[in-house]
Amino acid sequence: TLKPFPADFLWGAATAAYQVEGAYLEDGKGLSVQDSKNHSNAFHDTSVTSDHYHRYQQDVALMKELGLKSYRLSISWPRLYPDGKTLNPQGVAFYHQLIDELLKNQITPLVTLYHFDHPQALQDAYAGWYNEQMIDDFLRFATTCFTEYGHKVSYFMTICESNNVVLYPDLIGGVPTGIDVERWRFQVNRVMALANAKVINCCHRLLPQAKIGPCIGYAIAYPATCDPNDVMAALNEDEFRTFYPLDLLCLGRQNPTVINYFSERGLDIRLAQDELDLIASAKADFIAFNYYQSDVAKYCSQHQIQTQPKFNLAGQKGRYVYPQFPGLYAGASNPYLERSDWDWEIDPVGIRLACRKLYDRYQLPLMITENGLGAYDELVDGQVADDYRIDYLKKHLQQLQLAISDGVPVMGYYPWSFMDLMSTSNGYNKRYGFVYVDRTDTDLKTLQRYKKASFYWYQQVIQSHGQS
Ligand code: BGP
Repeated sequence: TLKPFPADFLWGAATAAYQVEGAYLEDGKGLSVQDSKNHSNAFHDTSVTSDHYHRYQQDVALMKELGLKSYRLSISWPRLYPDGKTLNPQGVAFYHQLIDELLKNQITPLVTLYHFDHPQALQDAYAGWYNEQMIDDFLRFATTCFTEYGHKVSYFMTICESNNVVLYPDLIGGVPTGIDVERWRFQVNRVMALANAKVINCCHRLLPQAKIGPCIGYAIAYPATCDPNDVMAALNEDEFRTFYPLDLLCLGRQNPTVINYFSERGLDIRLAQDELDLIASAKADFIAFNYYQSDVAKYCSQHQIQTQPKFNLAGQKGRYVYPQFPGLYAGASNPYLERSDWDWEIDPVGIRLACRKLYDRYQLPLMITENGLGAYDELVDGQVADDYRIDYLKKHLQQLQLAISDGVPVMGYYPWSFMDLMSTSNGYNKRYGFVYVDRTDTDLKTLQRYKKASFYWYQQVIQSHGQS
């Protein structure tokens, strides 16, 4: 039988600082690695985005109208520490104002400490996450967040999708020239795991009531067929992309298959025992995971050529090119699933499977901190009829309720995104929000907000506590 959503379920929605705030050089803010990307490319222009920095009161009023119980925001590190070292009181003040506004409207903040936007100064000084110095700098920033906002915020996430940023280095400033990408991946993963642990321990010390967890992106892998070699390929993908990083973060343990794979290729990825002990000492209160799609894995022999995925940035179906990882797996399409215009396969059942797999392995409560459909939305007479988005979210919520009924403790659900924002790879062509942001004005002064059809649908879902 179907269990209801828990009484204190966090009905939420999510954004990230550099994707919504704009005001990228205001009030003492320093440049982040996102701001340093080429602004002549509209897909990377962080200068205005949705101008949430100046319009947060209006936006929180919309959150209130939507009925949100919780809002996932991220704190921009270079707003607080423009050069990575010196505190900027104006940056601190902004998040006090935003958090106060949320609390005034009975909206519980969930704060992401790091969402892809470390200070460019730290990238220039020592290559950012590639360097262990990042651990203390991140800890300083996180400690400020705990001491400043900890009496108002009960939920924190450490690093957004640490497993994906190591796969796609451009998300966080790229691999410095002359450094081997595999070595970079291993080192960033290690530095992030150590930073994650220190930040969790610090949070528990300073704020015994608060809850904090790591965050991953999880595209669960299905075997292409029941050929045991394909089943092995799917296990390989799950272990390499998700379980290796999460085992390390949550259990302080390194997956032996992954260790062996790299040692055969001349890279010793074993961490020192005292590092593993430190990591194991940090007990996450929950696992946050972002779920958009599932993957298919098929056998890939040692002798095939290694290729990276080619993303469909054009937003026209059928352009995605699947990767090949010799000896591990190759990607393939799923004939049973529909896909978005950007070739993200739409798989509601996958969210239930993902919940079951994660809970089974880690026995920690889960939060779904992103889930949503990127689409070309059209504003017609002040309205956006995004029925496709309603359909996507509705089906995922139904499966989430089934996961809860299976016995998985799920604390909250945060669709991506509360409002339209700058997509990581597609600017404003690809939108996710419940609230449409009109950017047709060339000087970007108006940026009028409109409630989409999905806004009214989600409002109803929250009001009825999950009857979608
Ligand atoms: C996640 C990121 C988000 C977000 C989302 C959608 O990985 O945490 O910041 O943007 O993906 O991705 P995209 O904007 O590329 O469609």
